[in-house]
Amino acid sequence: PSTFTHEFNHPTFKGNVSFSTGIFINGQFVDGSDNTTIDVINPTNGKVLTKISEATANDVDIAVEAAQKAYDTVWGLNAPGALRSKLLTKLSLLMAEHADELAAIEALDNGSTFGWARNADVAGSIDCIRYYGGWADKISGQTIETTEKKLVYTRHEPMGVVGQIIPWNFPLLMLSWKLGPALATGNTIILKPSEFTPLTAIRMCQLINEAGFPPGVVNILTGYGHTVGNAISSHMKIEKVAFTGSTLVGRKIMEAASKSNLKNVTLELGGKSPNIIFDDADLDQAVNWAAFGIFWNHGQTCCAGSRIFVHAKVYDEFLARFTAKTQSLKVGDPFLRETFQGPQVSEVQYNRIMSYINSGKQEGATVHSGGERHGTEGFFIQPTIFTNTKPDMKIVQEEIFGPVGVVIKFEDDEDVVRQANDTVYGLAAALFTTNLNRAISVAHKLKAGTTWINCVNQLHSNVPFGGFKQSGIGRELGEYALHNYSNVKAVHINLGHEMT
Ligand code: TXE
Repeated sequence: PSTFTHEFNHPTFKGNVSFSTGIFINGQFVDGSDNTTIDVINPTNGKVLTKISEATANDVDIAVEAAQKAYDTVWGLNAPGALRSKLLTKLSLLMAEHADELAAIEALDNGSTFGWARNADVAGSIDCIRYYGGWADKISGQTIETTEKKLVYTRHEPMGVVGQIIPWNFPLLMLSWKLGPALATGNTIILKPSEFTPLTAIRMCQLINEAGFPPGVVNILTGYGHTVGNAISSHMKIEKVAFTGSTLVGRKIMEAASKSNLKNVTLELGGKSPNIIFDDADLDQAVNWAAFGIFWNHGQTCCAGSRIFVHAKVYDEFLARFTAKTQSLKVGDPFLRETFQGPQVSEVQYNRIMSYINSGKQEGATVHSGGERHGTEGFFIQPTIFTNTKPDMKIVQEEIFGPVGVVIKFEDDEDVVRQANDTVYGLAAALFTTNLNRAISVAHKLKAGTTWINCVNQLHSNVPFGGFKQSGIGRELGEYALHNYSNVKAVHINLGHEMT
């Protein structure tokens, strides 16, 4: 495999990186079976950054064999929790040592700003691996009373070789959310990063070796969804697949799982999250959070507060302040300190977002702010606000996954709950009010896996995250995610000699 070298020379980060761009199987970097490569594009200028090895379905077979061998010999039931804990902790420390470098690679490859990548993505990733390191030796079952003639207990056993397919919006964070609980519970892993943003995952392979994970425990295969992703989800020897990405692909993964070995499936899919601003909200706070809600990570956030409902009494005031805030957000070079919003991740995503903006215009909504490309090179889009929308418009119903929010006026609490829930998704919701009773009663009525009150986009390693309805199946993070990667076994011991 070839090596990627890059010299960073920015006010936020100066330094060189150099790492192999091979696929990572059994602790080694190798080329894919077909010796083909994938171009990695820098979204800031649209130019090729490097080529990485492309894995194929055949490589998935090779990796599964390595992962199974590792599971049967040095991992799984052969690796005590204390060892798994030690290795995860070591990995989190190594990530912390390389935090700036990981953030710089992320900013280069994904377009996230260096500052956010460092303080949110990388910091959250380190914390997540640390957190699951803490769990690894605290996983235990129950002793269950039946009769005095029996002893019954449960064990939470690892599943075996698990597949993980992740997207491009938070490449390192999604990798960490997947690796942490799967390793803590003793599984071996075949992980496929997005073909758009493979670099932090590849860099992590070196750190995984350095931390001391035995070869074959973590295998990272860079490749396309329809080849490697499909081979993972339809593999007969992979016991589970965890996916984060589009609802469309989530369906394909479930279908592949059901047509192959009925592997266990967890999905974290899209969203169209409501953000409700009541008339008694602290408007300054609501404006700041609402802008963060929709524009953070350039709107490429599954829980983005993309439908902003504002009470009629404060609508004009909110809209004026929200517009001023939106227009103050600096769009540009992700390595500049003052930049809030970098480029969209890829040309495909840029085009998808622009086509949503055009559909909003054509369907008769008002572009209140933005609505155009930013600059002349790379994949930048102005932070955009639509008003005068109708409930059935595409920009109100569908996930845009870009810096595009719709602001909708409402008059009545019951009605806004109905509108907020009028979506096939149910990932997250937020609401702003200073009335505690209203806050709690509305929070309980919203059909979403997370509800934020007077804040948005809050994520913690120990708090579960996942969706209702078509936003997914299962929960990531927290103790809940351990269940995604464990089989519960009940053991019955007959303490008497007779049949009972
Ligand atoms: O995602 P895909 P795309 C949403 C968002 C975005 C849209 C499309 O609305 O605009 O999805 O993005 C792999 N079998 N989200 O097309 O295709 C693929 O290689 C197995 C929300 O880029 O779902 C990548 O690794 N795997 C989301 C991963 O799936 C397949 C984050 C995600 O890519 C596959 C990303 C197949 N047949 C997009 N086809 C979120 N929930 O955060 C593709 N893949």
